[in-house]
Order: sequence, then C-alpha cells, then structure tokens
Amino acid sequence: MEKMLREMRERVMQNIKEARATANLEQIRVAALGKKGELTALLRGMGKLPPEERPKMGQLVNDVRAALETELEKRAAELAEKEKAARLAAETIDVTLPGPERSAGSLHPMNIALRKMVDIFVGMGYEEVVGPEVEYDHYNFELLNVPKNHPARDAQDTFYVEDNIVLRSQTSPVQARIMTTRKPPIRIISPGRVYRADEADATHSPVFHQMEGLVIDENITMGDLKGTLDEFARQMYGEGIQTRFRPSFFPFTEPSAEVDLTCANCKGAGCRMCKGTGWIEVLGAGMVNPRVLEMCGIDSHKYSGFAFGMGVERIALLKYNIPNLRYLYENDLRFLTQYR
Ligand code: 2NM
Repeated sequence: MEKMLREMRERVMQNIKEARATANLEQIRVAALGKKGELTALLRGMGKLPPEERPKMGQLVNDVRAALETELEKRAAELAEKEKAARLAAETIDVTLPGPERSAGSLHPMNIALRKMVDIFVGMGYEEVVGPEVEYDHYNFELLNVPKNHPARDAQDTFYVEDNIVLRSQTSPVQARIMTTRKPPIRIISPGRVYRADEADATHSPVFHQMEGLVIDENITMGDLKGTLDEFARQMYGEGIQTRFRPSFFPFTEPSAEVDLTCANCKGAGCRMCKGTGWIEVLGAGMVNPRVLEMCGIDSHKYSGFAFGMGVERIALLKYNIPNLRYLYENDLRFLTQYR
C-alpha cells in the first residue's frame, strides 16, 4: 500500500505540473482527492491492514493529501496568473487605431429646395410667416371664398378634427390671418405642412408641403405676378426657364391661372418628362378675389393683390429629377446623402 501511495503521489504531482488550465487542475483534484477519488479508495483499503500499521499509513495518506493540496494551490496560482496575462494581452486596445468614422450630416433635398425657394422670395422683399396646422374652417375656407357646399370641403378631401376645425388643406389660412390683422402693403410667403385626404402614390401624399405667396398694395397687377414668377423660375431652375399662364379657376383668386415652367429637362424642346409639350405644370396663381379682400377687411377699391401656391415636394422632384415622392419620405441615407 505504501508503494501504491508513493506511486500515486508521483503520478498526480506530474499531472499537476503538466496541467495547462485551471479547469484541468480541478479535474485532477477531484480524481485524486475527491470523495470518490483515488486517495479515498486507498484509505478504504486500510481496513485490511494489521492494526499496528494503520497509524503510520494514516499519517502517510495525510502527508500525500497535504503535499498534493499544496502543489495544486501553487499550480492554480501560476495558471491564474498566466490566464490573466493572456486575457489582458487579448484585451489590449491599440490606441493608435483610427476611431469610427463620423459622417457629416446633410440637408434633406426637400429642405434644400425649400431654403432656396424662401431665399429667392426673401431676396425680393417678402417676409416668411407661419401659422397653425390645425385650423378653423373660418380661415381655411370661409375667408378664402370657398363656399359651404364646395367639394374641397368634403371629408373625402379634407381631414376634419371637429365640425369647424380642420387640418389645413393649404397654407392660405396663414395669409387670411395676416390680411385680417395687417394693413397693406403686404408681401409674405407662407411655407408649411398641409393635409389632404389623398391616397399615397408616386405624386401624392396625405401630408405634404406648400409655399404660398401673397402681395397686396395699390396698383398690383397680373403683370407683377407674371414678372415675379418668371424671376422665381429663373433663380430656381436657371437661365432660360420661363412661365406660361393658362386660364383656370380658384375660389380665392379672380382671374386665376395654372402656371407651367419651361421643362428644365429638354429646355422646352419636348421630351418624355413633359410629355412632348416642353412645359411642366408647377403652380397655381391669380389676382386675390376682391371678395376675399373685403371679407378680410381690406378695401378692394383701393388695393389689389396677387397670390400663388406651389408644392415644395413637386419643386424638389423637378429640381433633382427624382421620379417618385417616396424617395423623399423613406429616409434611405444612400439617397439622402447625395444632396448637399
Ligand atoms: C394657390 C393658387 C392660387 C392663394 C390665395 C391666397 C390668398 F390667401 F391670398 F387668398 N393665398 N394663396 C393661392 C392662389 C394659392 O395654390 C395653388
């Protein structure tokens, strides 16, 4: 038995020395010193020894246990140190590596177009004004001469919040508010979000943006309107872009016109974009209806005015040759970052 003990001690000592990880060390400890381990088994064999040999053998078993435990602890400390060093080496941060790239932001193409539109009119002496998006029927329809039975007032076309409160369908209520509170001369633009109960498609969205303009003074004529929009077209789309007025009807202007711009794609020669006409419809405009002036408290015999309205999305699509509205709304950075 003594020989078996010594042999076991040497063998386990060797295993401990050769252990490569803390986990192996634990396996070795359980196999040698555990409750079902080798040493326990040897200890059980002591019962077969003559009684006088038992104390000496007991002492020897304890010595072996103590020696192995000491060796296990020593090796465990060594391995823990090694493993820590390896972990630290693996976790080392190279502070000389370049950091993550931070991309510079860019304006949304809509905002680029809108800023340009606002700049052009501010350059001509207009003031930018804003107003509520949730609006009284009174400002959105009544003061603009849109009668009670007009189709634009249908729930099919306009979002109603309450009986007499709507999500504004144009930004003209902002202008109606200004006309009721200021005296001419008035020279304003009102850009902003508007709402129509439209099905979304390539050219329609229930929420979109408009910029409307209004000028009221003595002796304002259709010629002033035409010259103003010609200058806008030139600054927005470039030299050689002109306007063409076609007779139309709006309740709030009389006379009214739909306004085409020279097709910027073919310079008026005719192409697919303008369906061969050389013109693209972009605006609505007209002379402010005298009834609107009077309802807003402006003397229509002393003053006259012109007004116009355009869709900001439409202007942006045309400026950047974008084929579908959804590109503006999807917020795909691969698309948006092309515009600066
Ligand atoms: C348009 C077309 C024509 C317009 C009229 C007014 C107001 F308030 F002065 F009566 N503001 N905007 C107007 C005129 C808007 O949008 C297509």
